[in-house]
Amino acid sequence: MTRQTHYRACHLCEAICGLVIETDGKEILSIKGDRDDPLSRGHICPKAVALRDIHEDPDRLRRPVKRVVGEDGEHHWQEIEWEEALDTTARRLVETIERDGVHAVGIYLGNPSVHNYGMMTHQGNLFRYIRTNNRFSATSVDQLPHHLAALWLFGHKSLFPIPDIDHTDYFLMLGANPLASNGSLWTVPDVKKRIKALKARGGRLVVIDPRRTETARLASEHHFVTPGTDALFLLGLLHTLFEEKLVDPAHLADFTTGLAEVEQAIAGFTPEFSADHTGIDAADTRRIARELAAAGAGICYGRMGVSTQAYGALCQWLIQVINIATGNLDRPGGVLFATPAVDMLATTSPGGFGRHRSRVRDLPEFDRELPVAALAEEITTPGEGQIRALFTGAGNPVLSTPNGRQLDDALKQLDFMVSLDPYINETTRHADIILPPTSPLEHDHYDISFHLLAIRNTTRYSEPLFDKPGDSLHDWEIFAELGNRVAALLGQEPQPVVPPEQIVDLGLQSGPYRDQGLSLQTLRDNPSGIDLGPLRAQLPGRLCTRDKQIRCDTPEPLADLDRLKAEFEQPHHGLLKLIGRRHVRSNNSWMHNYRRLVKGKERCTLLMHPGDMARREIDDGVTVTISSRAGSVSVPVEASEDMMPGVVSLPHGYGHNRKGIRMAVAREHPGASCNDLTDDRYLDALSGNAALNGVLVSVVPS
Ligand SMILES: Nc1nc2c(c(=O)[nH]1)N[C@H]1C(S)=C(S)[C@@H](COP(=O)(O)OP(=O)(O)OC[C@H]3O[C@@H](n4cnc5c(=O)[nH]c(N)nc54)[C@H](O)[C@@H]3O)O[C@H]1N2
Ligand SMILES: Nc1nc2c(c(=O)[nH]1)N[C@H]1C(S)=C(S)[C@@H](COP(=O)(O)OP(=O)(O)OC[C@H]3O[C@@H](n4cnc5c(=O)[nH]c(N)nc54)[C@H](O)[C@@H]3O)O[C@H]1N2
Ligand code: SF4
Ligand SMILES: [Mo]
Repeated sequence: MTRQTHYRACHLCEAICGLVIETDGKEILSIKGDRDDPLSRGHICPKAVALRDIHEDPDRLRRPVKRVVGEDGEHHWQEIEWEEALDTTARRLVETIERDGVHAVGIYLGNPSVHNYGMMTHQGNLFRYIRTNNRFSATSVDQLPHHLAALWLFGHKSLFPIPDIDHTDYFLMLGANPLASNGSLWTVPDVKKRIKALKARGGRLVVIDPRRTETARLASEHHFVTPGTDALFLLGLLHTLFEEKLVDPAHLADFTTGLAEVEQAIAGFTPEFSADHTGIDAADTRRIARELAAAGAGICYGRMGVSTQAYGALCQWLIQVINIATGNLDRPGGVLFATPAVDMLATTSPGGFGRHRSRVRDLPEFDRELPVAALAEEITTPGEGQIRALFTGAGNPVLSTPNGRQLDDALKQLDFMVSLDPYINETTRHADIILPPTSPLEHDHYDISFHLLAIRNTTRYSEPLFDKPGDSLHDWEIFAELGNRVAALLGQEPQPVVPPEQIVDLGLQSGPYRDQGLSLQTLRDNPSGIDLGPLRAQLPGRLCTRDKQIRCDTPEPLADLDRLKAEFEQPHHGLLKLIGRRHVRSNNSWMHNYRRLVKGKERCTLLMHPGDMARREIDDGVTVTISSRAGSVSVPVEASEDMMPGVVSLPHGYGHNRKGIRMAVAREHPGASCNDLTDDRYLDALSGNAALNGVLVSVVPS
């Protein structure tokens, strides 16, 4: 009788699939793919159904909680009223600012904050009063190198070239596994079907990865690569393009400079030099370069594996220089810029680099954030500017940042910590107060992040499925409430609070499709979304560089070539290299509390090549101890011919067996944290991004 059909975009990953959700009163009856969504065309993955589990999870906090020490000396959580939670938080933050200065407040924002538009639009309502140098986010364990390459070449941190997979002839993919991740910095729902279509029309997919992944199995060709050596391979490609006179920026030529300088700078990096280190034959490198240059339209794309490694920024810059040198930038079937209906580029700062540096280790800022690998030391090292209070929002850095165990310990030393999060997990268990937002299905949704990364321009607004319970607050309302309180305590005028949907309405009406009459009302009338057409060429207009030129001879990555050369002049060592992996039923650290997703075979295992196991007398299935400079963990080992010899793989986001977390299902499948092995000292020295891949480890039977 109260049955209803709702249309909604899934916010769990970058694919932003359209969903059709049937409810009966407060009950969710079914979650299916929306065939009418012009982008996802009905595709969903197993995580979509877990939206129901998130909504219904008894462990999900519904009210703010405060940590108190009981008579037994143990910590307990006590539910408190919103007034008390917000007043206390604002007071403690302002006390810290007044006593120790604004830099004594640290901020960490995690990945779901970019999937939640209210967090995007309203974080400024609080953070405008806390202009601390100690801001951190998941960016520096993820896509920081992509931002730098975009800033250097195209003039804006978020101007990312998007692989036009549906129209390409040749796709060279490094360090990405979209079959598991559903695409990243690349919103591409149903990527499997699109790869199959590429092959069916005679195109090729070439995958470069130290593991024969699900994506590599589907590819036309896969090459193992030694972790952390991709920059050499990319240089070998570029070297071949120059040497064989295959460089032709075509339509880009009028506004592109600096390729000759790049040619000169990379002269020593031949495919032969590269082959010794990467494991990819010089002949293959040359052939791939020729094929890419000869393709009518081709793509070079690299993701996590070539971003979170020791040469992340150099790799991402080289990838775009290759796209430019082959004339594939801004070409249909190559890589193009998206034109979202609400265009963040117009309203966000282009970003900057190195304008201030971290206090303890002198690491560079990017976009007013410091590398999160420095968070623990900024808490534990005394002196002016030491972090004494921490705000975390939608993040779990204890499991997601390098040397997480060290951060776990550091968080105990804070005077005050507050977390905006629905769970008591490995990170938030250290908070004094946890502020839980409404469930995702209790608020509306508009994706202001991922349309900028999408393979097709579309737009879609989702109404909430359920009314929010009385006495609950959305993420954006929590930011606004805190901001108003902090302003009052600091004696400043509070900011007017404009609800997020009004901001989106304004964005639509002043955006690139304003002439088509787009507004929130049009989107409400079209709940499956509106198609705005394929990506199209728009250079030099879309460039954000001051002179609308692309200057390829970027000083920073060119200078980084010396570091690369110096490292690979050294002889090899006998240790194994650790890399990560993702599984379609998991999502970073926070989706392990839903039975539907964790069922089946144990996932937190170490994959290792049988030859490497035999040499160490390790039998399949036994528990092994993996050790690095940062620490040791023990997990079961799985023999796998899909691993490159000398490389082992462990997923991140596990390690749920710590005291005091309130996630019953996750605790039954705890696994161990990969980031107890990754190293806060092992970074891409150019960008400050964590090198989560290629960490040196030893493995022995436990
Ligand atoms: N070794 C290794 N480490 C990695 C990676 C790797 O590949 N290997 N990947 C890295 C990458 S790419 C990323 S993005 C990071 C992720 O790192 P983080 O963003 O720090 O961690 P998540 O696991 O995404 O944790 C998300 C948190 O947000 C909460 N949350 C979920 N939805 C909401 C919401 O709507 N509102 C609020 N307020 N909270 C919410 C969850 O309860 C959880 O606590 O991990 C990085 N760490
Ligand atoms: N199911 C699921 N989906 C997700 C997530 C999730 O946790 N689970 N996380 C989301 C997030 S936050 C992100 S950022 C994206 C990430 O999206 P992707 O980057 O597509 O996903 P990964 O599986 O991390 O792929 C990285 C690949 O790099 C390889 N690799 C490791 N080291 C190297 C190296 O040195 N060189 C090369 N060439 N390859 C290397 C790994 O073997 C792996 O196959 O996925 C998103 N989607
Ligand atoms: S692929 Fe991503 S967006 Fe699509 S249903 Fe799965 S989790 Fe949701
Ligand atoms: Mo990420």
